[in-house]
Amino acid sequence: MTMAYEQIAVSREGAVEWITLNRPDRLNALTATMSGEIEAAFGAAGGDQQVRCIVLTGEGRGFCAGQDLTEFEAAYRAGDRPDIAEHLRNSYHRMIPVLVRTPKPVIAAINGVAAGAGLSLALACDLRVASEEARFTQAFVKIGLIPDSGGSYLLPRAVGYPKALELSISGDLIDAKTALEIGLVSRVVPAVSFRDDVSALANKLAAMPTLAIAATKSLLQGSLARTLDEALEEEATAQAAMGQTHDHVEGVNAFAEKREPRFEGR
Ligand code: T3D
Repeated sequence: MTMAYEQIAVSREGAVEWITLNRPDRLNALTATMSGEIEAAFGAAGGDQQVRCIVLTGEGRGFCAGQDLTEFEAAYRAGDRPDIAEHLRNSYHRMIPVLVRTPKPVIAAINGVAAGAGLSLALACDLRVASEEARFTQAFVKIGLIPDSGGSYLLPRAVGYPKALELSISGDLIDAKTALEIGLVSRVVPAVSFRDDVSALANKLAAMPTLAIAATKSLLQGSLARTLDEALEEEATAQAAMGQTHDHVEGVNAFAEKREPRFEGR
């Protein structure tokens, strides 16, 4: 069944699901509607056997400018002080974990600026590929806020504490080259070939053993909270499950027969 969305667009290319934030005139700033739609689209793609890689990108010249500040503005002008914690729990706290835990490889295809919760959204993905036109800012501090939407948790894990703190307390806008140097993104590609380059990577990941990728994500995400002994035991449990998959048998057979494996994600 095809879901109808207002503020995102979803399309399928082979085994790759493209989820595109679609408010280009606001640089794809996040509203409650958009957060709910992202959560729903990732939930659907994560549970769909036919989807073996997900790409998250933005329409127009922005990736995502974070929280739509006009939502604050309207309330503040009316003299209200909305409960931000309540808003966070009802939107980002539902959306971000779905991205992080989706059992498919997820690429953030960062076509333009990623700010505030928009940067958190990129950080919640597994791989970050930036167009040379992308820019990044932990914009929260510029409006007197702290990094939310997982930004205080995900950014230090991506770039280490010192850089994460520097970016978070300065709000500096950095370019794609700098983002690559500090490990915030894993590759930068030319704007002209951006879509093709992302597509090639997504198709490559979609042809991999999808169940092994899901288990690898889960192991690595939990690794910082485990002892070595616990990690070894988790590996044994996961490997036992992988040993039962079609893709494991196919990989071993392909090696013996000196041919490329044909993984099916099962
Ligand atoms: O309750 C809660 O949810 C709290 C949680 C907060 C989470 C957060 O994400 S806090 C951080 C929110 N985001 C920001 O503070 C970023 C604000 N935007 C900017 O700083 C700049 O727009 C950018 C650095 C992202 C890009 O700059 P630039 O020069 O490329 O574009 P621009 O001209 O500023 O923006 C283009 C349009 O998008 C413009 O509209 P206009 O003038 O053409 O009608 C601008 O107002 C609009 N826009 C950009 N960001 C937002 C936005 N509209 C609403 N909300 C935005 N966040």
